[in-house]
Amino acid sequence: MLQLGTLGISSVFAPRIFASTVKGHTGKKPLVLSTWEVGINANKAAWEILRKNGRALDAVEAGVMVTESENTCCVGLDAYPDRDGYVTLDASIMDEHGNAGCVAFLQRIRHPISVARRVMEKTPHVMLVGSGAQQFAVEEGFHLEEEKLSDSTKKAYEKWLEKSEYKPVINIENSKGQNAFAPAQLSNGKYNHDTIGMIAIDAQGNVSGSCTTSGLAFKMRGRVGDSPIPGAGLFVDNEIGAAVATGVGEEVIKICGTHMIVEAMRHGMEPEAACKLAVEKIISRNSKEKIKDIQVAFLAINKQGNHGAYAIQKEFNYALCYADDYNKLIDSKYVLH
Ligand code: SD4
Repeated sequence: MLQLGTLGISSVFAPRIFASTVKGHTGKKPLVLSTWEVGINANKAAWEILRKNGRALDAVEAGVMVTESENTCCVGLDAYPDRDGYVTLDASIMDEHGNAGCVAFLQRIRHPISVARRVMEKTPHVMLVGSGAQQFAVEEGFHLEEEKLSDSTKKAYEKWLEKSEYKPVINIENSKGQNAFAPAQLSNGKYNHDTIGMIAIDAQGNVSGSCTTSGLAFKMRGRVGDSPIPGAGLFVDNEIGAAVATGVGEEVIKICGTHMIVEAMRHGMEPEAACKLAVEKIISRNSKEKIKDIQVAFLAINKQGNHGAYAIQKEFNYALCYADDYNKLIDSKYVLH
């Protein structure tokens, strides 16, 4: 039998696994859930597939593709670059069979999520990175875009270069130079979130998930976050449910955050309580001083169609859609008040 300790669940949290009374809300299927404001548009595309009894995998790919090509946020090629001026992208996708496909450190490709799906479906591997991932994408017919920053992004990068301070703090990457938890919408009209994570359950009760990101703005060249790593930024187990993460990827990787959540749900926790568990784990590993500058948030769904979310700090929201007339932004609960 799996020991709770192997999940990183301390004895402090253990009793709640079986005693959780947090209700998982809707219990509806199909259902799609995605991170941040940009999730509203992404959900619409996913819902078009789910409402026709389509496959959750197709829905989570189509959904985040909308965000990858939308110029209104920092996901995809219009995102902020690394500190050497290159936009590098990470993505992962998992299907109802537990298959995973991932790309990391990928440049000049508009839809990393679709390349990740091809890795899953057409290669014997799980992850391709850098020039190898790009070569595979081109061989698969993906267009190699020009290496060029948009005017507003270039401006933000040049401003950053003035000080070149490397601070891997979530949401610091905005044109006003404000730090964490600044207003979500920037003066240039963009949202200062660089990731979208999406999880869905279809009418057949199958679960899939996707996650795509430009990582942290002005990151070190070669830096890869949690988003393309199964069990860190995204995890799906069709017996149990799925979870996805956003925030400082280094913290998520170190606790295998989404895997922890799915395993906690396997042991009876509701999605919200499982997300809170992972958030508390990150908080417990950091000093009071350090945690103030760290944002991480998780979303989860279980096989019954219940969902939940939890964040370290305020300001995290997510989009929930389960009907033609229900696609709403919801403020997540958070631990540090
Ligand atoms: C990363 N988790 O690369 C991503 C960043 C993120 O909103 O979620 N930003 O660490």
